[in-house]
Amino acid sequence: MSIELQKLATDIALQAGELIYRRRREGVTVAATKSSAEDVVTLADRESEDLIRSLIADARPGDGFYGEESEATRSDSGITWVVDPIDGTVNYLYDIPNYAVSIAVIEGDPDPLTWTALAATVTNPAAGETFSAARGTGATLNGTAIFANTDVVPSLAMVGTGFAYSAERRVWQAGIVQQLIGQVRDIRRMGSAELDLCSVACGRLDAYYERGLNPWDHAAGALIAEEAGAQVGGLNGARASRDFTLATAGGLFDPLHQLLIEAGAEASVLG
Ligand code: LIP
Repeated sequence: MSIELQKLATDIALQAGELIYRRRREGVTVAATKSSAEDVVTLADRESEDLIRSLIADARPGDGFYGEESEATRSDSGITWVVDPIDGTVNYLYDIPNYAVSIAVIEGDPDPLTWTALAATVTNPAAGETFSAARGTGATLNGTAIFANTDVVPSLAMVGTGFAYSAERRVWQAGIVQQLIGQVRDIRRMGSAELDLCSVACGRLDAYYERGLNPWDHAAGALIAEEAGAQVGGLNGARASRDFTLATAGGLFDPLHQLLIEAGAEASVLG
């Protein structure tokens, strides 16, 4: 079943990718702001989610839906679709070609601490790149198998991270980067958690970490990274979640986890 779900997720993601790319060329309209003035939602975010939702409802009416821009629907089938209609919305607004439609299919409650991810697709229409995976079958980029890096030491690790829509949280996150940046090869901030996780999956990054992600910001990319051989989790043995998401090349997870702990990543200043 995971492979059928992967095919459907990919087909739907590509249709939504075409829509958002077309809207990007036509001009982007900000529809509203959410948690802060920096946290915008565009008309294209909403259009993309409406399209994805209706295509899923047509194909699998009993499944649940858990998306960034609309009310969740409980599942009757045990399967739920976790959707970010445009991950990297601020990049999208600025026409920075690093944004994606992200679709994950999970079993269980839409909670990263308990769900089982079955299939996932992340498509970046501006780059013509589609990352995908089904549980137990590996990960691909445009149909070709991809693999995370291995045997990377922290001092030579290319590390991706991100910053929140809250100024207080960004200042705290910058403090962690300040502690870390002298102990790794370099830091990249590319503006889309899902594409950052896919970058770990294909070896463009050796690691990615962020605190404060919503489930739809990491659901698909986490499965794609794991299926490509990366290690994905949270702090202190926890699963990846809003509290913390860390994905690394093989062998790098524990040493980088230690550096993050020493840098203060556990701090509960943000509650
Ligand atoms: C974004 C993430 C990014 C994070 C931003 C935001 P959005 O998701 O992809 O990693 O740093 O704060 O959460 O809002 O574009 O779906």
